[in-house]
Amino acid sequence: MTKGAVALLIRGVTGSWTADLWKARFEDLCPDRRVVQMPDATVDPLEVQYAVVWTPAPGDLQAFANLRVIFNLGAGVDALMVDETLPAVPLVRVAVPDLTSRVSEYVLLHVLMHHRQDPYLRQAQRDRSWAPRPQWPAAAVTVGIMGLGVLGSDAALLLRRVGFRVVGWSRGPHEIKGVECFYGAAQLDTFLSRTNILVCLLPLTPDTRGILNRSVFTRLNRSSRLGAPVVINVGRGALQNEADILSCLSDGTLGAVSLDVFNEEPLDKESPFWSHPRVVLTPHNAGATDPIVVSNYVLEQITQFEAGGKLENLVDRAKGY
Ligand code: NDP
Ligand code: OXD
Repeated sequence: MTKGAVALLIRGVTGSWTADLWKARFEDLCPDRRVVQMPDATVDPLEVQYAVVWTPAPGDLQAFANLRVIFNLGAGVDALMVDETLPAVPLVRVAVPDLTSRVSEYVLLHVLMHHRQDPYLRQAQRDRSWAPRPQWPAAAVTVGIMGLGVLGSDAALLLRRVGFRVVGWSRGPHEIKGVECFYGAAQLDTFLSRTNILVCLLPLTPDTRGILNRSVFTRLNRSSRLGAPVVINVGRGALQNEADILSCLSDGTLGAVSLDVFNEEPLDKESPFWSHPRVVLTPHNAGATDPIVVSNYVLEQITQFEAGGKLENLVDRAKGY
């Protein structure tokens, strides 16, 4: 019996691979299945049992009446959650150690960069200025992590190992050794009042959209050696109010930001973020996962599922992440 076809619906940038490379990879991995890159007029939509997607357009999956599983090529599923026609089949997202450790590396790099006053030191080097400033220990700074899921909890443990004080905030209660954990709207203030460097690893949902705004920034703690607080957003661009970030940098509410994600990607060439002296920006590559690892992960899950096993890292459709 022929095995069900795999349809690829890949738009935008997924790590370093084009849609053609993904197709070639899945053809190698599953020679016993038809692998089609949509749109493809030659394929009967009823053949398709698995969809491998990255930011498909709403409605793109509707025609696959025999679809069994959707695999999202990233951790965040916000682009799928807005599709009211998304077939009601299991939706698997990426949660693999390769991605987790890359995102934790990014968080550590950017926390250290601000803590060690690296933007100032780089400018001093360009100016040929030998001008050391006092430096404080990691334990003098509290990093607050919004989102204590797969990524946030790993970053929290790494930062603890380096010596930072770490607090976390999530939707429900969590226990992480050495990390003071808060949850829900009622505990947001306490979490913010402890935080000197705010790291955002939330998913984008109706509840979290725009959460990185002036009201939140003004409640951050300003009493550490760092002075004005710092924000590092690794989650999604629509979590942040970009006008508020710029005005809070201007009036000193924020000392600096690191942004990996933006409301519009790629970032407009005219955006003031590019040249702002207190903005460190990266092109949504905090978690540029290895496509080999991700494609293996998808195929292992299909094999496991067809053998009667469970799918892993299923999205909770009601929660939206
Ligand atoms: P998880 O689903 O494992 O964790 C999400 C966390 O956010 C959970 O702790 C959850 O709380 C918390 N959360 C969700 N909604 C709320 C809310 N309303 N209030 C408070 N906390 C909330 O996701 P991951 O850790 O795997 O990934 C997080 C996000 O990171 C992704 O959705 C994606 O957008 C982004 N990402 C960005 C990358 C990049 O390259 N920049 C790479 C990979 C991911 P609870 O635990 O209580 O449910
Ligand atoms: C993801 C991402 O969600 O790359 O994995 O942003």
